[in-house]
Amino acid sequence: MRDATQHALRPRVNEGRVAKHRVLQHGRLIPAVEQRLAQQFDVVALWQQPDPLTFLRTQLDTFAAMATSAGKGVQGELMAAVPGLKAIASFGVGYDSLDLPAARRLGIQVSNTPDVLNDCVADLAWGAMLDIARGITEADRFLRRGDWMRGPFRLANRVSGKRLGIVGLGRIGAAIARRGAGFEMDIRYHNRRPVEGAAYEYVTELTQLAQWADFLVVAVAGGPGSHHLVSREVLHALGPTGYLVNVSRGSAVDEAALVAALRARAIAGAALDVFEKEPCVPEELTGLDHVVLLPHIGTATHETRNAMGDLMIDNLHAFFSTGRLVTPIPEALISPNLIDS
Ligand code: 8YV
Repeated sequence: MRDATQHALRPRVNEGRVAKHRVLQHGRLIPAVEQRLAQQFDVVALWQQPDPLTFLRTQLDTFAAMATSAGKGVQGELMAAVPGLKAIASFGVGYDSLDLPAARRLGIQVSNTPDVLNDCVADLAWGAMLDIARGITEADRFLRRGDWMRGPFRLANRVSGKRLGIVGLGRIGAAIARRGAGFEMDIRYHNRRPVEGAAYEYVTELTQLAQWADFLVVAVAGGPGSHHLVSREVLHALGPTGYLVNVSRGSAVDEAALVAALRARAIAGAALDVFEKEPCVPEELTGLDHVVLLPHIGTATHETRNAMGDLMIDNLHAFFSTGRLVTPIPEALISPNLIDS
């Protein structure tokens, strides 16, 4: 780790007054968080620089800390280019866009914003699941088109009492499972390893879980460990009466295989909040009625985004006052073989 006690961490004194600590902001954040960040730190907006690397080369002063988001991430090349960088505070729980091995090599601590977003992501997973099974947004389109005048909406499928398969029983997966109990669902899960004390049955093979489940809900961490975890085989195991829900990362699902499975009716439907190349969504999907497509809104509530912003800012304050982050991404997670988040 780069030495956290160097001069960059000491309050900066400017004409006798204690000045704010400098924070380099990489990428935009929500306006309320940008505002708080700017009130509490001396923020330099890297996103305003047409050529960030050249800009950084011209800096005479150091930036001990950087603020970014899970959406924007930070590449290793950029980490190495920031003079004096010792900490990165990221807005979001996902760390697949952050080059953690590079951060470790460079001695840079990295934090994310876990837990504060579990409930909203789980709520969204639940909304998406109810929507795809009951045809809620499809029924809304039906009504707006005036089709109700010609007859009733098609029959849909029940959710309560069905079989729920959770892929990744991390903090978000567990919050989804807890909601499932309220719907009297039979719940099983797949994870890289059984979760100690979990109240649900562990299934070693994902295809087995898919074969069993009526709803397969993906809540894994992104990155190489979960890339295309939901493969053609898994989709075919889910079968023509099974629904896929993905609220984690688009990369966890083989999107081309999913499009093919949906078109062939090899699965009943899919509700997706995430895609492989956001914000681009395969055109084939937008033409289908048995999909629910959402623009990555799992955490997008005032309450959760503000809580994420507060936690990111708390991490920056803790770093400047103690040299340590509050919610550092655990070392154990800097491994390519992870599927829970
Ligand atoms: C946000 C997310 O979309 O937390 C995550 O990992 O994907 C979402 O909360 C993201 O943080 C915004 O950049």
